[in-house]
Amino acid sequence: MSQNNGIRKYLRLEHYPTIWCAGCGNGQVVGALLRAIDTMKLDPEKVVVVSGIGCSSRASGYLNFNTLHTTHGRPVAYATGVKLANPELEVIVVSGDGDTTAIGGNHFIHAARRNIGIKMFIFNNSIYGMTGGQCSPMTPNACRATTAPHGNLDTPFDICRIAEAAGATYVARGVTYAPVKLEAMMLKALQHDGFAVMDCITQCPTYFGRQNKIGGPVDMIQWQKENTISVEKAQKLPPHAIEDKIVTGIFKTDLRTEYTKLYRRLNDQCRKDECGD
Ligand SMILES: Cc1ncc(C[n+]2csc(CCOP(=O)(O)OP(=O)(O)O)c2C)c(N)n1
Ligand code: SF4
Repeated sequence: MSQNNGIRKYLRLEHYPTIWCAGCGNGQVVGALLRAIDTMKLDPEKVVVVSGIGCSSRASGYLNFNTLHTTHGRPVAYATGVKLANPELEVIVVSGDGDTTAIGGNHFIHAARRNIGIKMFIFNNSIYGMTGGQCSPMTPNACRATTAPHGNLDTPFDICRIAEAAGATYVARGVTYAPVKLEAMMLKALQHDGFAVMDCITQCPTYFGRQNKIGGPVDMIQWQKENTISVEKAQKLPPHAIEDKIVTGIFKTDLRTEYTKLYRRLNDQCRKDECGD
């Protein structure tokens, strides 16, 4: 695990301070991601970070790589274009839970189906932060949001199970309460050859914490600690015992040929068939 603090070089410090509220977990997720990138020793010129719109999606503006701050729900579509144009690039998507599973849900499942080698980190604060704390498809049952002031009736998506079912080949979940584990799983995601998805549970004290009376950022992290269970432990328990728990860890690592490799192969075959070279 990387112990160095040399991640400042990846930041556009001229764009600081960030727009994020004090105690927001977005900085913790970005910190873990940058430490994983640093361990990988990636050439910053070959890294492309693509985001949608939302508090978390502002991360791309603070990072000193090639960055694209796109439209709400569309980062995967842009990232797919970039990766197909140049498969040598390390294409990273940073996105919110609303961005990924509401407006962007369709792009997400099809990228997983293709197993295109994009690495996707979902900053999951269980709510729409930027637009004032509305419900997202990942808001837990019974939780309050500005659009569900008496509690959310809708069953939330489990993004890891969707990713697995749709065909993503690396699927994991981490929490800001455990940044070292978060970083380790991010590193594995970056090393993976295929569509890698990480659900990164983070705290929005301004909307989720306040509306659900969990308290400030420290209380939210404490809440995470008390409600998190590892996938290894969860597998030994009956379903009712883990109903309200956040299950963390790596759920899937699979090997299936990555999409741009299949695309290259098909191109070569077509050229051979048509030109005989
Ligand atoms: C097409 C479109 N619809 C809606 C919006 C308004 N909008 C901007 S950010 C956002 C929600 C962001 O929530 P999430 O993706 O969970 O990110 P967070 O802000 O919580 O990090 C919405 C609905 C928009 N910008 N564009
Ligand atoms: S509103 Fe929530 S998600 Fe947005 S910056 Fe503030 S704490 Fe973070």
